[in-house]
Amino acid sequence: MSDANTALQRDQIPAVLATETAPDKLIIDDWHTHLLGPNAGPQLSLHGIDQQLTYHYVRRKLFGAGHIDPATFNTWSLEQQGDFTWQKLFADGASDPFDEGCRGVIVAMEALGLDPNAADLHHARQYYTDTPAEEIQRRCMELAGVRRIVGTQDVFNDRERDYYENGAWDDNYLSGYRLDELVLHYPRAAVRLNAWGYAVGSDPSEAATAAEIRRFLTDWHEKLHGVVYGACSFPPQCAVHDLSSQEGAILHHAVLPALRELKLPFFMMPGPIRQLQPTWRDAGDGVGLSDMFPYQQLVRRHPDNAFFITPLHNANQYDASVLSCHNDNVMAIGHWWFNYHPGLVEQDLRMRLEMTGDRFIPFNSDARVLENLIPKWRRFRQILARVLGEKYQDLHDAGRTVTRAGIAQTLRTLFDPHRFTQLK
Ligand code: HDL
Ligand code: ZN
Repeated sequence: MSDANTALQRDQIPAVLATETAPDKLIIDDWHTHLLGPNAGPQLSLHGIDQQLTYHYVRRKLFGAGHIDPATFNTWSLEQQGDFTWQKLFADGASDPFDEGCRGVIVAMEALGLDPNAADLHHARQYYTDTPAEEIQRRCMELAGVRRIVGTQDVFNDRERDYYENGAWDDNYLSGYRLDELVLHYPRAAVRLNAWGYAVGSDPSEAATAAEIRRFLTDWHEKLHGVVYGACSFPPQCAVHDLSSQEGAILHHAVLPALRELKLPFFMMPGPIRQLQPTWRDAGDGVGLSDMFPYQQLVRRHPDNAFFITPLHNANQYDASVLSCHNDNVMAIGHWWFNYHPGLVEQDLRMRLEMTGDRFIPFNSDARVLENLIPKWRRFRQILARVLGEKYQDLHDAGRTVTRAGIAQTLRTLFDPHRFTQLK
């Protein structure tokens, strides 16, 4: 048996990648999801066959095909929604479920020992009745190879805030401090801040107001559990660099100084267009090509801040990688929503490796339902093994000595989110 530092033959490389990227070997932190542990309660911690079938990646297909009008669907019970979706898109589907949302349901069912070809959901529901939520969570994380899960913490959400202040935290989770309400809806947020005892005015560039917003951010950093970044999504044309804009002023005077002091990166998510179809709820959001100039200016003007960036429009993923080539304080990260499809994930992984080497975090699941972890991470690991296998054979052909130890070290580096010198 050769040791980890033995030079690999070209034809040995694919098998080594397969074992080194497997979920029992490459165990990672999932750096962006919408998950919370089961003790947050069924409204906040989603799992089960009906939650998988009503996940908005699946729901949008139901509405898009005109199987049901969303307003009627929204009045049904979760089980009625699940049964209807199962019949229309799976048991009696007009086509086979190639889309990643529906395929993900099949992959998760099979992985958990359920029949993805069942005529109805009776057996699947019995499994969930018989299996404690904590066991479902443990199985999903084990099958996905996930060690800890970073959620999306919106303290302006009343139900979430109550859990963060009064609930029992699940140590499988870390916190992504989500700031959309503060940054994108400041007038509305300012009313809440004043009600919570933060004396903020209407102008976030005013010194006393900026200080109070920073105090709010710092206070909640203490109350949340294991905050690893501040995060915000932005509509496609958001002028995040423009101090005369409300968003630009809040970021410049409050959010970025607070994150710098807390030694936390800022996770930027340009591109969503919210509520294009309001009755479709979270299935009714869209995506736009983002102007990336504002982000180029923002990272350059804040050299002491660290930034992650993950644009939603896939064309902007190229811009994000270029941005990381001429700034040491920004890394591209993962995929989400409309760009996590395997074809796009593969092209982005190649582009990022070829353009930057390792200046990125390869993947995060953006999961909303615990079982989403299984298909999303399983699919990504297959892509990672294939692409890195080709890249390592290419390096081998160029004369590089390739070893199992070198491959393992590269994978550790790629999934290390703490590489920013600005946070040391
Ligand atoms: O803003 C986000 O973080 C997005 O992920 C939205 O929550 C979206 O609804 C989603 O779940 N996408 O996968
Ligand atoms: Zn998300």
